[in-house]
Amino acid sequence: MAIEPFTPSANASLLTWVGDAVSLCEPDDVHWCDGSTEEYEHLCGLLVDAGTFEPLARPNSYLARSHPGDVARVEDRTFICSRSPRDAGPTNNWRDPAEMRTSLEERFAGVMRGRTMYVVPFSMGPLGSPASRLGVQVTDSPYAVVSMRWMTRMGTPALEALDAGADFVPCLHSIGAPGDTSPWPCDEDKCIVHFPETREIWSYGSGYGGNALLGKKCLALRIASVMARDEGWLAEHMLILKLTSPEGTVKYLAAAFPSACGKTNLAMLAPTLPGWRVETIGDDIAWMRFDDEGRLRAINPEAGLFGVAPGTGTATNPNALAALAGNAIFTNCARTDDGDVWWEGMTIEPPAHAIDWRGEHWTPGSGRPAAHPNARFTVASAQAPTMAAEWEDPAGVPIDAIVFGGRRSTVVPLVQEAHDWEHGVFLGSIMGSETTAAAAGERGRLRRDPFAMLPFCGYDMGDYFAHWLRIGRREGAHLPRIFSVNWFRKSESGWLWPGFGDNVRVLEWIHRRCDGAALAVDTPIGLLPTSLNVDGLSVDLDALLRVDRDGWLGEIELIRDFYASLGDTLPTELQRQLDTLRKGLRCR
Ligand code: SAT
Ligand code: MN
Repeated sequence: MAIEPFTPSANASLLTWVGDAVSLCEPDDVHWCDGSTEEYEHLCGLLVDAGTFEPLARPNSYLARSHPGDVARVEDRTFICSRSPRDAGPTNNWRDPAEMRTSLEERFAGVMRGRTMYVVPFSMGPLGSPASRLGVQVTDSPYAVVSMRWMTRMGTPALEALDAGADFVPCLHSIGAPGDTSPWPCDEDKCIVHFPETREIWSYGSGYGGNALLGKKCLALRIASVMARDEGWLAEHMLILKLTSPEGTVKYLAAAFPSACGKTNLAMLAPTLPGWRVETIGDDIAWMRFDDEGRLRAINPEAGLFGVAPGTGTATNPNALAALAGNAIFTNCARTDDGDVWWEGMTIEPPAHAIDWRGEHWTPGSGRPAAHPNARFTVASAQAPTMAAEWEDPAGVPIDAIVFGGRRSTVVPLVQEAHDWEHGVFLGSIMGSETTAAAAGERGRLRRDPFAMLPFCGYDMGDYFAHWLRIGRREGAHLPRIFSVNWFRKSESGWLWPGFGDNVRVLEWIHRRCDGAALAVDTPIGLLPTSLNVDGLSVDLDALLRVDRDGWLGEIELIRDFYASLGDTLPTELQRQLDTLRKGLRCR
């Protein structure tokens, strides 16, 4: 058989872009990824040799310990470089695109000397779906390559689509720190940069998840949100689940929660109510567009799970544990003496001894967590036992309900339905959450996180709200109903709601509302359940479902300040919703 000369791609603009990246970064070698098992195993072998990966006692699985300063997204080093600062808006860090490009070129110059450059073609969304988008990541991080293999559809099929001339989002990534050969090289000077007009991503200095797996937050949210605004669809930080009632009626829900508020757990929920079934379409990102019948259809652009490990246990998410039985990458978890991983909440009894995420000896009661609070697992979605048969349907699934949630110990009720679409957009815009470990910074502080998109919206937040309002005005649309939920209410003695599998009781009400079956009472804050199935639970439903009038009046002041901080692009409809809420609460 004749050996063909190696031509990496027939896509001229791809070849030019990669050629430019090679001239800039000066790698020793260039490898075009095909996504094969052999390639994956070879790269894992390199990572083991470099000390980045330790093989685990579960099949084909590895533990990585990151540099202790590279454990989460870096929001203060994330930039939106639109031509005008107005288009990035007050919630994003804006930089002038030309100036940023110059400073990036300085950082990337020669950065890959002594390293291999990997060219990673990938598809966000099922290959060939009109809703999908292609990207190509160039990186010097084999950890990013093997992670991208689980998180996206990566390799030859994506390259073939590019050969046919498809557009792609160029994603240039380097861990920085030229010459550093430690197990987890990274640079103190990190920057995660988006050029929304030219649809480009440049990421420097970090090997961690959302900073380095550029198909995820950078492409599928920040850049895709801009594409969606321009093309009339929605790119959202939402899980997608399929909920089947005991009678066999199916509803599809898309739900937005800030990072580390239990999206993965909800998407894989093991219901405590007999006859109910939850299946997973996606756990983090939803791309939604109208079909010919005017229904919003959602695809999951990702192919893998990048979940928070701590708190994932037999009681909270047995399905995630089942997904992790093999072929998994664990980052910043602890290692047990029998060569497996452990994290807080995985088992009730901690191991008697472990090596913690920093590589130090650990025993229970040492006062330090064994796993970093933002330790993560990376695994193909297909391994989760809860994936719905249609999770990769190129046409997507029709969304019946949109749910907004956050981590709020006070004020916000367990569940409510919006009066209408505009009120639903209002509920999305006022979302707030007590902060978690998913982003660097202080924890437990209330932060407004509209639509859970604060760190992920690639353009002005007021314009984003206006886009949502526009979607609701589309002629002939059969819009989903909109709900808000809050599993995290507390009293002095602890949690008011058991959460996890019992959240199906709230999903049941949402399901029945979609059929017009469940009853609700109209209040100024929204439509609240008249009853909820709490058989077998001892919970204070009155506390969970009451309108906390004083709490809301205080909340209104906070929302007013937040709205003021968004500037004059805030749609007047939302200001009006806030006034209506205030009047409604005052005259009760
Ligand atoms: O690191 S990621 O941004 O992918 C995880 C998250 O913060 O949701
Ligand atoms: Mn997320």
